[in-house]
Amino acid sequence: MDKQKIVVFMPAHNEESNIAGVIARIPRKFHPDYKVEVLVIDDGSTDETAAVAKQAGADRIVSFSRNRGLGAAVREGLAECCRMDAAIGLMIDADNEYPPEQIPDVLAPIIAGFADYTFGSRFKGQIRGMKLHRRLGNYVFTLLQAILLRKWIYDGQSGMRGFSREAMEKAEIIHDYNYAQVLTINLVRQGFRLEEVPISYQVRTMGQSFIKFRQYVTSVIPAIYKEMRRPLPAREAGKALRRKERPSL
Ligand SMILES: Nc1nc2c(ncn2[C@@H]2O[C@H](COP(=O)(O)OP(=O)(O)O)[C@@H](O)[C@H]2O)c(=O)[nH]1
Ligand SMILES: [Mg+2]
Repeated sequence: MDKQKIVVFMPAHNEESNIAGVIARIPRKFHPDYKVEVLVIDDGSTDETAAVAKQAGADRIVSFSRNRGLGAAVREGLAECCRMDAAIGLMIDADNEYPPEQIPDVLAPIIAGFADYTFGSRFKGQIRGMKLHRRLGNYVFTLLQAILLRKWIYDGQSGMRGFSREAMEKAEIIHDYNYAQVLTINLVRQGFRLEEVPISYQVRTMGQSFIKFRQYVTSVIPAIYKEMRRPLPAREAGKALRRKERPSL
């Protein structure tokens, strides 16, 4: 039988000093039924991100001619995974903060058929170097999602997430600036099953975070509000209820 495909994709904006390190750490052969390909969404980088990624072994690079934003890049990443015929997708930040070695762990619940959407969860795992204000920001935005979804969540802003094929096809990201919260609200409200897997996280030592507090809050809050008010696709929600749940131990 032909192997199915897992596509690991990275949204990247000016990550020439980090992206090769991430690509080198991605395990390519960890499951007998799957092969792994690497996709980079280069969001209008003005440095050598695309060339460095190619050199490091990325199988496919999609380059935007100008910077469109992280939400737009992840939306394109999910769509491109489907075009590449992926059965499973995994998104990981290109800044070397998340552990590619733990991709098999983050995908295990999807491969086993008990989840459609997974987070590599920093707050269930280990965190090194995160500043207090970022920690607090993460708590606040995660708590907001937990309240809105009536479901306990640990790490609503994780930059490492797994997707079943159906989740990739049905996901909608309603703003270009970011994806973190609106994507989870969208998928969970459609009935997709979310699981969080503990990972270890090391804050970057090179390059810069793109987050500017004011812009983040003024973009993300209205987007969350808008996503919550969108009508649910009813048929899909009903279908989701009949999916397999994880057996409790
Ligand atoms: N597509 C896209 N990706 C971006 C942009 N800014 C940052 N990124 C990528 O998004 C990921 C997370 O960004 P980062 O700045 O590390 O955010 P933080 O980890 O929350 O501080 C990294 O892979 C960045 O390369 C952008 O404007 N567009
Ligand atoms: Mg980062």
